[in-house]
Amino acid sequence: MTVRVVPVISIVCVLGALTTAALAGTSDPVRLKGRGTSQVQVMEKAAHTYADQHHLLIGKITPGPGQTWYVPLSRRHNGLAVLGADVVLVVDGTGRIRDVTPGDTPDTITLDTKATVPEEQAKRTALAQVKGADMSDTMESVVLMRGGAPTLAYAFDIWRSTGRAEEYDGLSRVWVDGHSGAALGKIVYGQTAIGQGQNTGRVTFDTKKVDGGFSMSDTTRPGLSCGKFPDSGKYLSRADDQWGATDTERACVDVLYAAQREWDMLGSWLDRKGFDGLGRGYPALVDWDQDNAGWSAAKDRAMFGRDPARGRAMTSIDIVGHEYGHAIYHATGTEDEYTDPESTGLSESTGDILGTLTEHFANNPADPPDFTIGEVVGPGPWRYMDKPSRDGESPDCWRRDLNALRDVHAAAGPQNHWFYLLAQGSANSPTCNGRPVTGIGIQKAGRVFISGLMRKTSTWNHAAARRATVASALELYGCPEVTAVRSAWDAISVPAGPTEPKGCA
Ligand SMILES: [Ca+2]
Ligand SMILES: [Zn+2]
Repeated sequence: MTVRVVPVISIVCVLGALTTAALAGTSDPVRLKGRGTSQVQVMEKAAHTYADQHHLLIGKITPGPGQTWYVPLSRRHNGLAVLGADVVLVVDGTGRIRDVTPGDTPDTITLDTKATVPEEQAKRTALAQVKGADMSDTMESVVLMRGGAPTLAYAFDIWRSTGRAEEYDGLSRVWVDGHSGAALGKIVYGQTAIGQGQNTGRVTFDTKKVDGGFSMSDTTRPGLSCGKFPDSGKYLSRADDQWGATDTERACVDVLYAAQREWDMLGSWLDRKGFDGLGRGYPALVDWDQDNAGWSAAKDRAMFGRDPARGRAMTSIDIVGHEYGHAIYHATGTEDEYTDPESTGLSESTGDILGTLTEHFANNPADPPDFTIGEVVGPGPWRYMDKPSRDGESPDCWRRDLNALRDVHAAAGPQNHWFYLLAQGSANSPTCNGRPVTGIGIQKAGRVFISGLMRKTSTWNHAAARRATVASALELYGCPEVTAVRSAWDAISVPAGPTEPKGCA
């Protein structure tokens, strides 16, 4: 059994992170279809043997590119999640374990899990870590593994109240040592921000025939639907299948069309079944009462607002792809809580990469493929992947203070730049080390990216993403692709770590 912990306020947006309350815990049964049953059995046996040997708990097993399965494994100690001891196995149909990321984990832990520092004292320490913070929520305590040593930690969500209902600022997760009382670290999740909207032109998409007409739900892509905010559990419906009479319908046309293209892109290009990897999608709501688009990890809903000045929905292909990209980010790898501050920027970058892959797959003349985000909505793009600093804020290269940037989306810059270089090469994209990168095309880059992402653990950061994508390129392709992956990371200042696979070096 694994528990996914998300911040108490857990909407991530295309432009900025906003509001909402509620805590989610999910655990779906393992469902594996396709590929030979005997291969599945052999793979599962190998995974269970490894898990038993190392006293780990198996999460959702997901098939991925190259006839392999991704097995997330988590550890608990006295009922507490041990963050930094979770791993992902890549197992093939012969039962061979092809990769363990991020590496071996200690099999036993010795730690007193009864805190000696009172919670109120720890909370005061946590509040002091975020300037102006006046609100807090106590989360489940955890064991943090740092450099192989376990530490008992209180976890708090901390934020500043804004005085406006359902709106928060500076949301951060802060850990405090349960025995020494010292602050152990924090992740900044986001600020509020503003954005705008637009649609995808005349398109065809799949709906469901129901009594008396048609509804905005998708029978071939389970879980995908479109309704009106606030959530009533109802889909849009009408007597005929000719949509677009109202702004609400037009926004849902955009959303279902783009989400269906993303779903099909995942299947055709990335060997991934649905958004969760096991054939499920998630509902969308339009007419959200925010000037933004967002993904609620607490409610598993994508939400799309409207620009009050133009009255247009924020539902372009890359924006819809970005929001469901957050869903895919949360549905890959282990379900343990993130402990590295770089995880927020990597989630935003995952949204941009999957939104861009969707735009290229859709190849819609009303919104032609490019490597920018939000270009059909605003007067110009919000973000640029070829040179992220063109937006005036996003760094082109990795640096240590990414989580301190004013806008969490700016931290998407380095990995967005990496993806651009890997797909397109450096002919039109300056590298941070001045050395050239030869691109391998967007489809191969996408497969390397998703196969790397599926190895995500609680300590996910740029160094881990480098190691994981080098491993995936070695499994999926040959030395030219592996070299391109390494060169692209070198080009954004993320060097090889000690556990990087040595092949093709
Ligand atoms: Ca775009
Ligand atoms: Zn986002």
